[in-house]
Amino acid sequence: FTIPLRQKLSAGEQAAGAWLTLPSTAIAGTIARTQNISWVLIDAEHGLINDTHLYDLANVIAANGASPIIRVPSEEIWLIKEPLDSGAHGLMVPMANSAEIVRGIVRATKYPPVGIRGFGPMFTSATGALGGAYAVAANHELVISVQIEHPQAVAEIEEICQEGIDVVFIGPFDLALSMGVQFGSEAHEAAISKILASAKKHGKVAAIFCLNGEQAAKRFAQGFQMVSVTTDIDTLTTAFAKELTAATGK
Ligand code: 3PY
Repeated sequence: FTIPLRQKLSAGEQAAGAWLTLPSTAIAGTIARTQNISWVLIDAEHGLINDTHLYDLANVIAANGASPIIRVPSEEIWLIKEPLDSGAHGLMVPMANSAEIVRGIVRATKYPPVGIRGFGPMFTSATGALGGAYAVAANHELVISVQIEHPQAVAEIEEICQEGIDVVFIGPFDLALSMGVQFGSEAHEAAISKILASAKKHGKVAAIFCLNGEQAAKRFAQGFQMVSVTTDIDTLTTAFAKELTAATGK
């Protein structure tokens, strides 16, 4: 089956994406149809999205040509199976704070003999493949990302980058908080550069979250291959404020 994000990353191309926090298929489809987007993150960690929304959101995003990637609520491995079975093209796991946690995530996302994922792909139509065909391809086609957002993960980044994941995805806000440093400070940027260098050294995709296109362009220029450009709610907030200011002069 075809995973647009996997194709982009394998071709060495930049993959711009966006964050979906609202449980609306209309919004998800609208975002997925945007020019130059290759993935949409369905945020079940901080967004207003739960497991009953996953199938519909994944399918509408895939039907509009982008890859649906689901962020699970936490790194606990029992949370991993159902989002994959909903047809997501990949998973993002937050708070992957150690190499040990990353090894557990890899096991949970792969069918035997590589891992321990149970078999139940009845709803994987978003991938365009069901049952046996899905099981054969899933282990190497789905895009598995772990979020690096804690000093312990930064300390163990060389080990993490040698595990069976595809993407090392920096959560810059949580990273600043857990390091106890200012967002954008020298120490924060040094940790981000260290993660980027380690990912590149070990052939993993380096990825990072941004709030707007200007920040995202800087991260692409720095060498990140996969960057989230904005979120539904941030875009709504800033666009509404801008137009209302233009209209009222206030
Ligand atoms: C972070 O910046 O901490 C994230 O996880 C992005 O949502």
